Amino acid sequence: MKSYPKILSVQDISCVGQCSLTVALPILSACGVETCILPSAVLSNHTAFENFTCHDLTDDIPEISETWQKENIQFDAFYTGYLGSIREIAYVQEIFRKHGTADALTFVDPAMADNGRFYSGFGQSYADAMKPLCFGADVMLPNLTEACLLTDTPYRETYDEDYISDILLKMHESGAKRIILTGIGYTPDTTGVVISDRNQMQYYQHRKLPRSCHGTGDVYASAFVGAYLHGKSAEESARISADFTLKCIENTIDDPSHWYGVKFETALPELIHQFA
Ligand code: PXL
Repeated sequence: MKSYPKILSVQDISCVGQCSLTVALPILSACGVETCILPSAVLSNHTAFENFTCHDLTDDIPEISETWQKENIQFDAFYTGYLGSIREIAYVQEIFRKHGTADALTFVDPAMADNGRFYSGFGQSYADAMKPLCFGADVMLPNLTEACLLTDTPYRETYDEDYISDILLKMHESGAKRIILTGIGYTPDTTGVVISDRNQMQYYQHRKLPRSCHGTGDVYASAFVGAYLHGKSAEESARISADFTLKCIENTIDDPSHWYGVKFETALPELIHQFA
């Protein structure tokens, strides 16, 4: 990977709510990565608010892609998150084929569900359409809910290592190369990340804070991708992004009015320090 890679991030712009592109752009920039964007949709705010508007941008993608082809624009990596529609998933696969350098890396966060439930507007047909995108990626970054939906496994709040190994195995059997499975905790006070390649599995365990915050999946995935493209190993990137996400939650936890996201900006200096 080049020392100054150019990545394309495909996800929505939620104008308010600290998620998707408003999180990915600053975090990837902080990691020293040139970041280009392809907005999948524009929302007034994310869908965890009671009211939201959503303008889907699926139909804009072919013309943008044609223009990039004329300009010979190519990317060293792709990172996708929340996509507005099933049609968009297919377009994204085309974008990977048409606009990647020879060894372009693909990072896919399914960004469709959490805590045992789909985000508003998504259902099993979206999860089914996500499978080829996730299983074809170099790195997929699901949370446990998404991993269950992608493997047709019943979601459980409490589980043991066998349950997690079984889900990982199903994903690898479906083609997944490297899986970064977030939010996995085996005791009440801990949580962590599993880094699973086809032939080895590692676990980074850390403290679990008493409050979970919206948007932390996007913060985690952005920091992982940024650290990885900066040249860190998958294990180091998983640790750096977990510690960063934990700090973001810590910096938000005492402010109940800030329920819609995390104050990730306050922790950016510490993230940058990892690359000093
Ligand atoms: O953080 C995931 C996310 C991204 N984008 C939109 C969302 C959500 C989660 O609810 O609604 C629009």
